[in-house]
Amino acid sequence: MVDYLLGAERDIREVIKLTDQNPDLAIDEAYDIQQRLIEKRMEQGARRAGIKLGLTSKAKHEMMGVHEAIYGYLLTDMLAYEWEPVRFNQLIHPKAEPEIAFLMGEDLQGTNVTAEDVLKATKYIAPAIEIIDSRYKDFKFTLVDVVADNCSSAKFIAGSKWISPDKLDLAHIGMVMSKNGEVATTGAGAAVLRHPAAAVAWCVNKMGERNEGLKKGDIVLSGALSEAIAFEPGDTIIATFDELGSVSFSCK
Ligand code: OOG
Repeated sequence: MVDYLLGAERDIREVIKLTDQNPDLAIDEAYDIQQRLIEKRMEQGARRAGIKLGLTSKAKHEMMGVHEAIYGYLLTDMLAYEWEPVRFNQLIHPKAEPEIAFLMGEDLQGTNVTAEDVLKATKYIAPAIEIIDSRYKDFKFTLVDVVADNCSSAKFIAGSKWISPDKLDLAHIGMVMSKNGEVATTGAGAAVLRHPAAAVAWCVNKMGERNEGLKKGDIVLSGALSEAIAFEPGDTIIATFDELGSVSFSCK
């Protein structure tokens, strides 16, 4: 199943979701598949860049028909830059999501971690866009499928302004994401499990069950503030956040 998903990504083609053939696949097994997939990518040279949360907002739950948050890994080869166009022909059916990024100043592991603990361990906050690209046909899957697929991770872009978290009220940060100058979607920090730091705390506690945690230097994408927006070659997407500034990319 790991090679099946890695092959889909490498060949830039969508595949039938795992649960069509394996209807009994459990969520723990899906995280095991995800872990092996990440290990293989790291054997091929990628390094850990951090963690991403998924399905943390009501908008995403409704869009995907699921009711639980999930997490996956960010790797160094997923890092994209504002000044370098994202190449559409390297992706299957990408979509962009506005996110609030945390840069961890300390390791954080446990099963009783709070939002306050997360903020204490955070060095900086930055605006970010995640580009998701499910390997599954028509971007449709169950919770188990998407966890195995490393939560649809493909690329991410962080803005250049990094701010200390104690200067910010993350729940109340508003966000507008536009495509080619037209508003495409809006959201606020509170869309992410009521507070982005609470979402990261959920993630740490969930990782803690598998004896894992956040590491100093990790970038953590705390989950989409709105639904995901599809894009094509020629499109430019800008997400502008209160206080955090903006982050953008264009697609070629
Ligand atoms: C799963 C990943 C979603 C988020 O922030 O909600 C995600 C998907 O919708 O493909 O990254």
